[in-house]
Amino acid sequence: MLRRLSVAFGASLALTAFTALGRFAWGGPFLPEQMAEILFANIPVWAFTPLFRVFGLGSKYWAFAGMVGLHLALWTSVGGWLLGRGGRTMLIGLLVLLGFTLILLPLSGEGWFGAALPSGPVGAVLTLVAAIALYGGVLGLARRRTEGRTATPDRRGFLRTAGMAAAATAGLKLAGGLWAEVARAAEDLWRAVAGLPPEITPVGKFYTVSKNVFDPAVKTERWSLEIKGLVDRPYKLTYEELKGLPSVTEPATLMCISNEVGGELISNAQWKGIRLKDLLAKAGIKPTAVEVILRAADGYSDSFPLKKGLEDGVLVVYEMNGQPLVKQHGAPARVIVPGIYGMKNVKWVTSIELADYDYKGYWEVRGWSDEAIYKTMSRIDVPTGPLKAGERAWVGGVAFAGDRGIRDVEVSLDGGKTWQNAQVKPSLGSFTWVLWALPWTPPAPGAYPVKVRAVEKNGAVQTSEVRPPLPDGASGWHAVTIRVS
Ligand SMILES: Nc1nc2c(c(=O)[nH]1)N[C@H]1C(S)=C(S)[C@@H](COP(=O)(O)O)O[C@H]1N2
Ligand SMILES: [Mo]
Repeated sequence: MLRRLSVAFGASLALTAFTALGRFAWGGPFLPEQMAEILFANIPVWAFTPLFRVFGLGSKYWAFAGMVGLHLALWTSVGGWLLGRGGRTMLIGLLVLLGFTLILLPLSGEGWFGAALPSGPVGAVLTLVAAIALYGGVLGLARRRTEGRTATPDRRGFLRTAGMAAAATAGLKLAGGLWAEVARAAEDLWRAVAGLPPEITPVGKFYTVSKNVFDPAVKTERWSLEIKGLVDRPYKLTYEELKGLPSVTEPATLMCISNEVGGELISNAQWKGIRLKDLLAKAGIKPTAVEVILRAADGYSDSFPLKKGLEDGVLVVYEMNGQPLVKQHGAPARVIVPGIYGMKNVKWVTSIELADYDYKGYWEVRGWSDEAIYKTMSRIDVPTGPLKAGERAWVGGVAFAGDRGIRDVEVSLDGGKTWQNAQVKPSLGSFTWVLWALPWTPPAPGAYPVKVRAVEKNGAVQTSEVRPPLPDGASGWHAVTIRVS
């Protein structure tokens, strides 16, 4: 029994390794991946959040690893059973298995006979036939050996068992190596998609918006930050004093409320600074305070509710991507408020005041939203030019949902009739955009109407309702036409 199972495990491993190779070499079916797709597509919403909490951002990779294990176990047990029958039964068994693998493909959304796979349906079926032939071959070989063998002394039996154990260990090692390879491939994918923006925007490429013709050149030595208003102990901090306080570093994405659908006024950086709630606690918050008002060296001002200001992610920052803040991004210090539009992220900040009323800032008095909560967006950046029919390509871009987070990005290649899930790179933090990409081999020349929409972690689908940026941020799905020759 043990011997049979280890032979079957070897056969199962050979089949898995072969299809994994096919997955990366010619885009063939790789059943653990299709099993994971079926799982992801059918996992109930109530199960998603607790699982995500346990397994974190790597959830889908853990689920995939589980599917590799399940896949190996299934083929091992079926193989063990088939070995006990032999002959005709084995052949029929293998054909039934082929049937089952073919059923998995449409269930996972890869289409009949794997038509949606990069290998195409013929490649997919040939891959499965070859994989099962390989699997059946290993089983058959082992069976013939056993039959041809007369009663053998115990010593040989022992050696054989030892050999099988060694093979099984080697097999497990191979599976581990394969897994590491798959994980690396997942990481490399994002570098392979040419034309995606870097996940962290370099300072020089970060979008800039301000009301000023000439931004203020604030002298760091003369700058100070005042904490005042409804606090028990108002105080002032110099630049050196601010830098001396306990700091945190976190990534956060900024987007301007005037950004159009598909627009460029969005970037992502790593920010270092002091938690606003720590600065306020030092001053002692009066119970009547409900609003944080920020004022800046250029006469700009804005505000948000104190409740927002006490969140962990709200910082007074002095470094961006590991370097002192540069002038156009608010040197020597600015505020970062995750979850609300760029205009509330006041640059060149000079004072923080607590008040007991709803203050209207520079843009609010000009008709823009007071709440200014980020609307969920997604953008198509790739491909950057026309494609060729039959050639493997990517559709890709960024998606952002403020502090609500992105769960999925869905892409339509037919103007919104059908949708499929893109691959989403796990986000760098709770307040950042994500990169997404979908492998696509255009089947025929033509003009393809491509659309994208994001799904928030809470399950809400990005609205298709088209709205201009004024007054509370643009909405609608980004659409492009991809030309294929
Ligand atoms: N002091 C000051 N802060 C400001 C502004 C400004 O004009 N003055 N513009 C706001 C707007 S509208 C946006 S979108 C962001 C842009 O930040 P960035 O230039 O670092 O990308 O800064 C905000 N903070
Ligand atoms: Mo903005």
